[in-house]
Amino acid sequence: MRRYDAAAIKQLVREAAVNLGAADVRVAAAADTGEVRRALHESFARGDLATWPYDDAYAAKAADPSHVLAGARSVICIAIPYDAHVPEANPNEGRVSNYVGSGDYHHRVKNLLRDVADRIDSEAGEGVTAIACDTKPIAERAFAARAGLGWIGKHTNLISPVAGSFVFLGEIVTTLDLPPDPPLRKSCGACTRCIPACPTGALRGDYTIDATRCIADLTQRTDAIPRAMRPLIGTWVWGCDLCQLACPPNNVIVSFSKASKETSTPDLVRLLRLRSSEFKKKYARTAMGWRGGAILRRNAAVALGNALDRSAVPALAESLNRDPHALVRAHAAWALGRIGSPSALAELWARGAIEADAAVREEIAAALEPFANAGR
Ligand code: B12
Repeated sequence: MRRYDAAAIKQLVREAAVNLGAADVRVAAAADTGEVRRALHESFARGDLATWPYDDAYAAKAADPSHVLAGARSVICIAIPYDAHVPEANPNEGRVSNYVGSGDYHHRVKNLLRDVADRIDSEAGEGVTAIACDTKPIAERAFAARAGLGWIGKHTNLISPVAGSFVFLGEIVTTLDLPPDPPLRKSCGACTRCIPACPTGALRGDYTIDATRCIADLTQRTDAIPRAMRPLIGTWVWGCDLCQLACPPNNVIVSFSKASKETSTPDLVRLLRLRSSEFKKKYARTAMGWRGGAILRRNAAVALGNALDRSAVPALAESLNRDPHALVRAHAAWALGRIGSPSALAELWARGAIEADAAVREEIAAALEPFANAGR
């Protein structure tokens, strides 16, 4: 490490990041004070993140940036805004969270972080930085809050006073001692708008979330979506923005999205029929592609069930009979039962007689149960 002027580096970082599209840049000390570890531990102990492979060993890592870079002294926290709007989706179209429309944000944010980190390395010496966004074990919101980049809202997202909460967080962890910025000491006060805006009741109102109920989690888990939660998802097929859209600092208006139709308001029947070549072309490189095409087809089935659109019955029946993934067939069965029209029930009865997968058979039986007394 060369001698360096900490204040000058901080200034350089700020200018470079803002030039590359960041909304704000602030610095936190990298020290593990224990408070972050405790907050993570409490959340995991409540089961809030039960669908994630998180435990106390993860909490210890995420609270201590030296796991990202040995000898870490400072965390440069950066807020990168993304296009936020309220899409006008028709009933036969799915809803996709705003962040997907910004392309693969991991690449976008990482490129910005890498460019800025390279500037620091060239001023102060090679290897004094490491970058992180989303995928490394670091409690990004907690460090951003400590740096005063914003405050954590009751929806648990970091709210930047300059850009709202529709921001990605990225960090440059560095061995340099940069002067830390103070936390904002701000809160949501008496505002509770996000709480009733969440259709699944995931937000408790005390700045914590039961993430297992969050639509963002439900639409990206890899197993069956719990049956009781399915009707609450509405037509969201990837992520959800409802808590943030209700948040006054975001002040979002209805607008046209710059995102493609496939990544903002996809046609649900088309998504249900998504084949591997189309998935590769349209979704594989987007933020809604990382779980694969079958998960999107499963989510489309649930959304069609919630849209209660009888014209979707032939497509759902096709999915029930032909989708190679039992998970998708099972959710198509649920959707047909939810629509509950005579043709939907006939499809369920017919498939129930020949379906080989036990889990799908069970879904078919559960879908038909409310109609047990209906004549065939
Ligand atoms: C797992 C995960 C999820 C899970 C769980 C979310 C959750 N609330 O925990 C699910 C799939 C539900 C999810 C959803 C979303 N996610 Co997510 N997710 C993550 C991930 C990978 C880990 C989060 C985690 O550890 N959660 C456990 C909880 C307990 O920790 P935490 O949320 O960090 O909370 C800490 C702070 O609140 C802190 N704290 C609270 N107040 C204060 C005050 C001070 C001063 C301090 C020091 C600390 C502090 O205590 C907690 C423990 O450290 C992070 C990336 C990362 N590595 O951090 C992205 C991340 C949090 N997600 C992000 C995004 C964009 C989303 C969605 C908006 C996407 C969408 N539209 O569908 C939704 C938002 C849903 C919501 N209301 O939270 C962004 C958040 C940006 C922001 N403005 O806050 C992140 C940071 C990714 C990124 N790099 O941009 N996500």
